[in-house]
Amino acid sequence: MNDNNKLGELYPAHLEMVRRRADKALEKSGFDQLVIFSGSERFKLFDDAPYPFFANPQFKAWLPLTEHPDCFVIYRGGDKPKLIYFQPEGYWYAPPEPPGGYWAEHFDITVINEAAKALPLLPDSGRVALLGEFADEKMRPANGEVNPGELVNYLDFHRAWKSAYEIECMRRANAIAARAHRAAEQAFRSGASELEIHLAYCQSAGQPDNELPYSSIVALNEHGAVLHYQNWSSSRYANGALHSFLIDAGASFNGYAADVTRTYSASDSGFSELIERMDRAQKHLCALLKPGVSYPDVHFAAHRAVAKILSEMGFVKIDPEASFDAGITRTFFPHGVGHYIGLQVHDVGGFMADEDGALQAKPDGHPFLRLTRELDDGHVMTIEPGLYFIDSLLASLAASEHAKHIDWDRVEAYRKFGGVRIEDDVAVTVNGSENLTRGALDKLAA
Ligand SMILES: [Mn+2]
Repeated sequence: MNDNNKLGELYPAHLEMVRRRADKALEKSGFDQLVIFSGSERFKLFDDAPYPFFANPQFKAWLPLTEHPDCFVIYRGGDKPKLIYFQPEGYWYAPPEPPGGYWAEHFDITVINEAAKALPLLPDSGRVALLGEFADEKMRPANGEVNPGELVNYLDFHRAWKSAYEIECMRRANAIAARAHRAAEQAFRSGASELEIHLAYCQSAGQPDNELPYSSIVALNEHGAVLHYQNWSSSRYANGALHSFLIDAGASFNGYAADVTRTYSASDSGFSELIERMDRAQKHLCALLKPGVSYPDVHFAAHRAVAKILSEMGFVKIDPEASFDAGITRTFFPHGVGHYIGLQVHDVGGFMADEDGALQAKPDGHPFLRLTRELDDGHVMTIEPGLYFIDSLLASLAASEHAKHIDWDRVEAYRKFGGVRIEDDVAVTVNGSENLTRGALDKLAA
């Protein structure tokens, strides 16, 4: 079966799910219709150069149009959805193709050649919920309430459950990322700079920066200790001065994200042992996932795993449970173990307790955990434990009562490596999980 046939087969059930969700959201919140805007282009100040365009995720949930500003989906419960498709004429920019593909037959489509022609086609009476960002006044519908909380809460809460079509899109995003991670590792092994590695990654993915779901983190040596290291340095390290490489980089497919991190050691040093141990711990955490599991428990399991590694490798001189209880692991692992992923790399709804917008609190002392919900079949999330040597956090630990439990010489010897993070995207299934990232990497190896 060719690739598009498979998506075409899965798409109708996906759209059905999106429609049913919209029906309930409308009914619950008392609106008659949904009007979902893809978004407007935005421009640099005092300039005619646009910023990269990123479509409203609520719009992308309906159909795979990611590079299409000034389009609207209009939906009234039970009706076939309508699409207002903006296809400008002109010769300054390449216009979008005419609407087509496996999704097109499921919409009543009106093509317009001027954005302003959309507004008269929108519902001018009844209670209308407008979803999107209406930064450009000229594109703001006259009738409707923008992003009403009750309706948005319902959609955000339920977006945690992905359709088979969405999971297939994320499998493909992971296949692209897996291939590009291979190319990045090769570039690192050949002594490339961060910028060169970044370009090798984009080249292999076939996606320039703006198409990736987030800005890639490409960190050599101690840069790996900066969690969201944002520079792409063009300097190469001399042989012997290059120690380690951490890359956190994803890929997009039809508006869905992959988010993948790998760490490499330049030589067969103690740092490779640390990477291997973290990799084993990460796989163990992935194996915990199944319906009914509370995600904060996975986060705490990650801290216990980090505690064990810190003790076994001699960074911490007390036993793992004591170091976990003392909070020492938070110095070395100062972020959450993962987050939902889908239409957004950090997908919405991670803190929701119910569809009405009640929140599920983060555990005390863990302010950076982005997901506090109970997992279910069809949820997709990252699992990304890390272990880093971060100067500022180590300084606080050195000034604390726990300083005496640390082997500071050993810590010092590892600072040049920055840190380790291993991150996969995992879909929870009826009785376990599917690792979308390792699945893609295994396919490459086969
Ligand atoms: Mn992530």
